Amino acid sequence: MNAYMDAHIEQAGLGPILEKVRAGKRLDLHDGAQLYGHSDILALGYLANIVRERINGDKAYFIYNQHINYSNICINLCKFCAFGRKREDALAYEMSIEEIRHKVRERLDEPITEVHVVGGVHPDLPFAYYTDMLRAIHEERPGVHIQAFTCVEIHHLAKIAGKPVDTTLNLLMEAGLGSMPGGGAEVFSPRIRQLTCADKISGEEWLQVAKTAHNLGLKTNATMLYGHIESIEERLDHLDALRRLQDESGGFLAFIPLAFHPKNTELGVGHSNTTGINDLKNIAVSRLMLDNFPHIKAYWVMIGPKIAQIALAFGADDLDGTVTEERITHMAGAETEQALGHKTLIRLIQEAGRQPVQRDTLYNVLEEY
Ligand code: V47
Repeated sequence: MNAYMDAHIEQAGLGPILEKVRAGKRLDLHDGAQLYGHSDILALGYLANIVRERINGDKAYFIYNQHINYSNICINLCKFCAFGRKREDALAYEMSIEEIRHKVRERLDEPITEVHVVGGVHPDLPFAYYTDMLRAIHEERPGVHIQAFTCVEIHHLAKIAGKPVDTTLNLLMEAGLGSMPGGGAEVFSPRIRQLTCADKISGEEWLQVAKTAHNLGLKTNATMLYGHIESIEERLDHLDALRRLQDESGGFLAFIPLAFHPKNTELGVGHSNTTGINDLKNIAVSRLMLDNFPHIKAYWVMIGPKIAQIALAFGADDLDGTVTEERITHMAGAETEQALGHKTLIRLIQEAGRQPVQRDTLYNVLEEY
């Protein structure tokens, strides 16, 4: 408790929200709108930090991970995405299982504990490609956790497998799927989906796939793509839908706000990159609204290591990881590195006054620094 900050929060008109936050009471959508509409970023950070420290203390997590984007060929071609390509596009690519094996083998000397696998919604790769991929990764690096396929990809895989989503997930789990990343959620609003990704599954369908995964005991993450044409109300409805599902299933591990990168995208014309304040605000408001999510991730690839570091005081408790070779944001103009070494991650965390914790995918502690 900090009397000076409490008085400051009162003066900023956020006293009732402070009371709720202190009492562990749930914030409603009206509170959320007040927070998003507020320009006092330090006040928002102070509030979010109360929740952050209640749930995660001083810990700030990171993981040794490797990203593999197996193909950018996609039938959805969302207007905010610079990664997805038509098959005939000169920049289209698709990795063979042997190439994927090679990617894993290349890094066997690094203590990677998670392989993060995401790709486009590919028109004609057979279902066996995905199960073969999972088995091949495990053969190359036994014991690694594979976090793979967004709810959008899973929905598509169920279609090509000709099976219900739960059966499809069971087959993938048998082949080595350990958990699912949070991509493809974008903004659930039908208006936004119609305008930006009309061919993608609906928000309801995304939530239904996540729920099915949770019912099978599979943990997943969730994301929200912000900083384009979405309204504050649409962001809050998105957070509310996630919070309701989490109440029911408890299957979400982390929420990751994703900052829109406009370069090379159809939607990006006339859009600038998000600002530092907008990035911190989305971290803080999501920490405050998603009171039932254990972790809020500041994904350094999208907001840069410097803002991600500061986000550790604004609600975030996780910097993601070493990553290596990210393509989705870099195709859309990200100027961040392709990878960060663990020493850099530890330094970022320590200088933020937090305790670095190397975790596995499920947030088991592997090492504390
Ligand atoms: O699904 C696409 C988004 C997502 C752009 O679960 C864009 O731990 C910004 O979901 N600008 C993929 N974002 C990345 C993702 C993710 C990343 C790190 C960790 C986790 C996790 C998940 O990126 C896509 C889409 O929502 N995206 N284009 C763009 N131009």
